[in-house]
Amino acid sequence: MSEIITVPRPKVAPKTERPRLYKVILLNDDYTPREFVVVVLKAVFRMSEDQAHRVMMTAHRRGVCVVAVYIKDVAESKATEATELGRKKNYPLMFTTEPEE
Ligand code: TYC
Repeated sequence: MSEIITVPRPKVAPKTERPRLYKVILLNDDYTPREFVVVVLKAVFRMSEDQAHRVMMTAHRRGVCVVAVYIKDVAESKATEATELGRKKNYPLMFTTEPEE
């Protein structure tokens, strides 16, 4: 007499997808003072003076610079907050978001 023994497979935990990340992008303009851009980067994105200066200069020279990457909600609220700080001073400073590829 033959006996069939079935061995249960170990349960594999279902893969949870990682949330899509969004880049916050700083756009150059001709009017916002450089020092103000640095202040905003430090305040909203918690950058050091040195990091903020590098990011500001990259946007100044190349037109745009990726500031940081976050989940969608955080990227959008930080971009809005940073753009709003410029608006309050009547500067055209602009931050946008776009999904990572
Ligand atoms: N181009 C601005 C100036 O010469 C400074 C500046 C840098 C503004 C980066 C915006 O994202 C920016 N005053």
